[in-house]
Amino acid sequence: MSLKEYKKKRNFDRTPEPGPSAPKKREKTERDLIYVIQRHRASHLHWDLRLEESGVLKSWAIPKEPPTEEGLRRLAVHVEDHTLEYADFEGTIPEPEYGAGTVEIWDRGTYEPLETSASKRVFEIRGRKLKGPYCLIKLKGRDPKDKNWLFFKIKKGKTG
Ligand SMILES: [Mn+2]
Repeated sequence: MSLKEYKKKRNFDRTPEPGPSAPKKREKTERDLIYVIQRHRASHLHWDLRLEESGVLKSWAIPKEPPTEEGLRRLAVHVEDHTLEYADFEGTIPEPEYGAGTVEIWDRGTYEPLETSASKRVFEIRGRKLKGPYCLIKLKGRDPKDKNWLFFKIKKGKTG
């Protein structure tokens, strides 16, 4: 897990976003894992899904509102890891900085990983808007650098 890309994209003298502190080590029993979705009104409105993993927030940008019910599949573009402190960030990133626009917390809570591999994650979300089992699946692209995933809610008990 590296925050190199997070650092590279931002000028911390100019953006109010949290600085690039080192990934946090934590005890497994210390507390539940962070789940947050930030609504980001940038050049294109999108929702940033973030899941705590190995001391950073793994992040996906979702161009349409995340589904609260089964049946809707949303494109989720894998983006750079963010610092854990980013989970609390709300504010306005000034022009012409990276991600210029407003960020607000749309949903937050905790999550429990149920299945994790390089191309698939199944997890239980405990948020205010999103609740229950969700899945992220990596789409097979032509280029191994493709970052397109799908994000959707699944039936309870169907986590295989
Ligand atoms: Mn964003």
